[in-house]
Amino acid sequence: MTKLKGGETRMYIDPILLREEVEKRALDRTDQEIIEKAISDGVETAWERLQKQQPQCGFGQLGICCNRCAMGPCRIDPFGGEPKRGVCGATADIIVARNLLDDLAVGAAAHSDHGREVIEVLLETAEGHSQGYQIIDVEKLHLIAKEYGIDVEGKEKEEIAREVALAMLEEFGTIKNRIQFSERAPDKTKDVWKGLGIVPRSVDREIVEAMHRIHMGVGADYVNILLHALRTSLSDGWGGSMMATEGSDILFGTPKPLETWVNLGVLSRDKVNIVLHGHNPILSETIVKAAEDEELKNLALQVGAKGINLVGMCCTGNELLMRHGIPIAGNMLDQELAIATGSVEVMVIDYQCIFPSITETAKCYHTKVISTSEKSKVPGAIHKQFEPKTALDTAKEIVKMAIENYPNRDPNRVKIPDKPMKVMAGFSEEAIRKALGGSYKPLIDAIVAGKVRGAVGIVGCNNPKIKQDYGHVTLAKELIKRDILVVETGCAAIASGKAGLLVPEAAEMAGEGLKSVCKALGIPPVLHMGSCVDCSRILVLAANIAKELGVGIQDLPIAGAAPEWYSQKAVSIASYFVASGVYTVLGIPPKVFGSPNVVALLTDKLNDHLNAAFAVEPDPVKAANLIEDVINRKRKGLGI
Ligand code: BF8
Repeated sequence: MTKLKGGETRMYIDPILLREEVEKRALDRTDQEIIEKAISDGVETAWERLQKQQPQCGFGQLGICCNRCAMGPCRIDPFGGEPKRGVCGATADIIVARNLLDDLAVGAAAHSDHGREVIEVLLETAEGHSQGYQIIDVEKLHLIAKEYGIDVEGKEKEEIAREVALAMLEEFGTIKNRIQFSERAPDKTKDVWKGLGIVPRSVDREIVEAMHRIHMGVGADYVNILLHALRTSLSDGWGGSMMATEGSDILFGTPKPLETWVNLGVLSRDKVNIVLHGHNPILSETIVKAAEDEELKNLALQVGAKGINLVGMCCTGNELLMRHGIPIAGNMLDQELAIATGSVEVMVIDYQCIFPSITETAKCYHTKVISTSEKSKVPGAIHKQFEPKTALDTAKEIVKMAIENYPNRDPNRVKIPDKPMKVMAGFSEEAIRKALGGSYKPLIDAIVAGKVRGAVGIVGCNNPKIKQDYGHVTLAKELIKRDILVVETGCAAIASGKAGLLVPEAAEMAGEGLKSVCKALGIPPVLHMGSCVDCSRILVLAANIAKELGVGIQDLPIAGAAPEWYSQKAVSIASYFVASGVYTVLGIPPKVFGSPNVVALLTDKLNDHLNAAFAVEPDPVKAANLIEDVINRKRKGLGI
């Protein structure tokens, strides 16, 4: 240990071993640089915590431990010996299926509750009760009103927004047994849902019913449990998540292509750094406005800073990046690293994907963590409750706290990587259609001609079990090489940004066909479509192409992948992809391998009904092979 100024100690570690460790953890150079700093500073991160958990519980990994009731916890012998049943009599099939439905419902709930909050702000804005919000995308508001059968003639936008918001809020617990946005799916896909009995009936209902079904003594048929899992996921993708996306577009604008920067190098050496982390853009949108306040800008100068620097993190970051070009510091595993740069005055958190230990990381530096949602309080954080009525005041207060914390930054402990990476983002479904000239015909023609062989949605998280970004970037590079267009959301998109795949020049890395299409349109071969709730944009994209072709989504030469997923939300996304007819490869094994029956259903038998299933393949090159095979099979099915 070395004594540092201020009394801190710095660990001495063999530089060769340190380098090896750092390279094992992350692909990106800037991430590696700060991982090295974090290790040297003695800051514990997710990688250390994962090491401390080794060996992880084998029963848990296989999904065959059950802690659902007080007769347990129970576990099943994975080798076919005793015990074969839990105390209640549940087999491995039931335990695995119930655990999976539990995870999925948690994920669907997280997305959908986020959606509900966005729509509540839309309602309060329409009624004039919010502060700092407006209805920005009136065109989209009118289109959605039409979908809901709301008459727009002669009405003010606020009146229409009010009716739209109420119609959407009603769908969380509707008794009409139908979610309006699910009507966006092509008829041939909806027919499959009807055949399987998995048409989503309402957002809350499917999640509550999931909780009921996994109670001891309810669902004992694993097939039936998993069918409900698919229905619950559809209520997320075509319900809660889609409402989050569309509501945010109405309030903050539908994204259009723009350029900005990504990686930890977007933090500033001489400005007040505020990191906006989490998933819901409603408060951070007002922080963007507050940072423009002249008084606050002057205050920043008074404390010796050269200005205020807002940067995003995770999906709140993606939302701000897509609509305003706010630079993004990184994806899920970067949250601790951003703090370890020693340059963050305030990290504002809303909810989801926030490490419960983030305040412990912050204690190692001068960073203040500010929580803003009553649902997501963290010990050690300063809580500033966000309310739509006072949003702008709260946002200004937060920016002021960051400015006042700037003098506490210790320049000797700051390290910020050079050279952020340029990205082109903002590819909403509408923007992609516009880039194609207003219809999907040019893309369809390119697919038919084989210039573009298909498209793949790479989505989902980081997971310290795999080198950060390696799965995302390797898979994306493999696919574009094979003339397969990639669309991305969430942490996957940020990974591609760091790796330089989100710029038009990256077309050089694509196969000849895809390269020519990207060059003609001036777009990257990997398109950033937004945050994780914006996976709903991928569904709409697929639905619109399928409708133009007169087929189902399940017939299209498309696939999905989540190479580094960790969250329950990712379980829900992968499931609504598959339920919508999109073959999906997971890079991290889900906790289902304790039941060969469940594995067979998910990876094989679903194909008979959905023309899609799950696959598990940790090697991204092999995953690309699997995907290419499926795309070729589906091309054949379409006769192209
Ligand atoms: O919702 S990809 S780690 S940040 S869960 Fe979280 Fe996963 Fe990132 Fe966005 Ni999505």
